[in-house]
Amino acid sequence: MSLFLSLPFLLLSVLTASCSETEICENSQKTCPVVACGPPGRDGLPGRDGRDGTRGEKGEPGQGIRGLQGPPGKMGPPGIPGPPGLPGAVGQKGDPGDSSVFDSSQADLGREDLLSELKHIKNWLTFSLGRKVGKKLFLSYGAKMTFDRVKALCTHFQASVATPQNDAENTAIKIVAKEDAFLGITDEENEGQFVDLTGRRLTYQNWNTGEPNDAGSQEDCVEIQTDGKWNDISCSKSCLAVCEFPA
Ligand code: MFB
Ligand code: CA
Ligand code: CA
Repeated sequence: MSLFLSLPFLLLSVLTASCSETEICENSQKTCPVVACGPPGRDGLPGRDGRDGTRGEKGEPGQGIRGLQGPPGKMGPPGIPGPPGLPGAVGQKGDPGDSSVFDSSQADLGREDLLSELKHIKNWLTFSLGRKVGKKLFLSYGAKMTFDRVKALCTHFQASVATPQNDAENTAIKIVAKEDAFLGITDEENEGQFVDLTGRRLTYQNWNTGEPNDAGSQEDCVEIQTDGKWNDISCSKSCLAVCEFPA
């Protein structure tokens, strides 16, 4: 127990001693020339690491070489659908259909509708502008011109110059023309031998009295007059154009 009690005194004495040693040394140097202090002692061992300091400010980017590229990241979520693409190129022609399953009744209905519509149109035309006799529809162009132009006009409309084969057709042409009109008959090839424009001899004629007379030796075309009678005239005269269409 006495050692314990004397510990503080011991410590105090050591401390006093350490200080007093220094004081003694300093004093001795002053008062004791023979006492010389040795060189400073060797550094002591490093002390224990201190605690970490406060975090420093961020440094400037390093000048060293960039690090190698890291591995690709993981797949991101699917993107939103893009706009529709451009139309593709026209595909190859398909194989022919199996006509054995074709519903011909549908085609027949369509055809019947068309024919019915066509018949209506023909009726309207006949009623307002023309006259129909058998399988012929006679229509007047309503303008006067030379015989060559009459032929070209009827041909353009896939028709023929009106050429009556009987009284009924002759009357229809007269009604449609209302004025003198060319017929599709001439004796250009052989004087006095009148034929139609296909070259066939006439099976029907309705000449006026004293006609044909080839007046002035230059009458090779034929006109139907307002009374329905025929007269041979010059082909360069201007008369109405009447064409006949298959009805
Ligand atoms: C004649 C006729 C002739 C001319 C002339 C004016 O008949 O044959 O073709 O039309 O009249 C009289
Ligand atoms: Ca003649
Ligand atoms: Ca004549």
